[in-house]
Amino acid sequence: MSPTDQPPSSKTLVIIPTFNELENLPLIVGRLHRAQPGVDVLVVDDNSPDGTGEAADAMAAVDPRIHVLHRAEKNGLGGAYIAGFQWALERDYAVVVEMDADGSHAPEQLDRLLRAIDAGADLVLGSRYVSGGRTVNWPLKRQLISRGGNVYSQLALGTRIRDITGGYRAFRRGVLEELQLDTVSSEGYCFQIDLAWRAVQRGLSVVEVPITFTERVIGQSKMSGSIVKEAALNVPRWGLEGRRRHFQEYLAARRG
Ligand SMILES: Nc1nc2c(ncn2[C@@H]2O[C@H](COP(=O)(O)OP(=O)(O)OP(=O)(O)O)[C@@H](O)[C@H]2O)c(=O)[nH]1
Ligand SMILES: [Mg+2]
Repeated sequence: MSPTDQPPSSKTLVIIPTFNELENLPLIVGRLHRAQPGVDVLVVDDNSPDGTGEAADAMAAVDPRIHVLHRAEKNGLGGAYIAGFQWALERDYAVVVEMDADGSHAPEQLDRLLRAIDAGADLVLGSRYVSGGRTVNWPLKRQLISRGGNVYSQLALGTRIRDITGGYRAFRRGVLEELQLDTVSSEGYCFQIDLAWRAVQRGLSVVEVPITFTERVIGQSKMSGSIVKEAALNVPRWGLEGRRRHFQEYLAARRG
């Protein structure tokens, strides 16, 4: 990079998916712009009955950094992010960030993710489970599901990633272009695992940085048992496919 070049983080879009986050949305966007005045925001709202979509429109009307994508009905976190990624790729963003609306992902720590991107990472995972990362006020049950899901994924996929289910992430544009987003159909935890695993499989540089994940204070969780089940069923299948592919590459190399 020559001294006159801007780092990729100078063109960042933060995608915030929302379903019934009326109270949280202004708080999170306010915190984000205090911490990172230069980033754009895309709110992807699934026709929230509580009026979050209209509130987002009102915010966008007075702040050119804020954009809103309205979807007709609640269609899951994964689908909302894919729609947001496609919106970003139609525009000139170099970095795309995933952030929850509920305050669990501290905007004040976004600089850690962006610094890692500027240092060369393709995909940066905000991680609760590397040194320096932690969770605050999370009920034991949620901690166990999250820890268990990560150990399960490490074993099933044979990956060393410590927090592959987390949802605070930064992607270089090229990663999103490469991951064949039109073939992603997973949701929730599984969606996060799916994207990170696709990046690992393609040999991209996936880096974890520590974050403090704080339990939501306002509003309701959309977390459900079916999300856990989806991951439990899909992840071992991806692990087997990955190992089969490695084995075939190994055989081909020995033959060749
Ligand atoms: N557009 C859209 N956003 C969603 C949907 N489901 C969840 N979200 C948003 O995605 C983010 C994460 O959802 P949460 O309900 O916080 O899920 P979670 O973090 O697993 O659950 P908690 O730990 O209890 O907060 C929040 O900003 C939600 O409003 C959906 O179907 N569509
Ligand atoms: Mg949450």
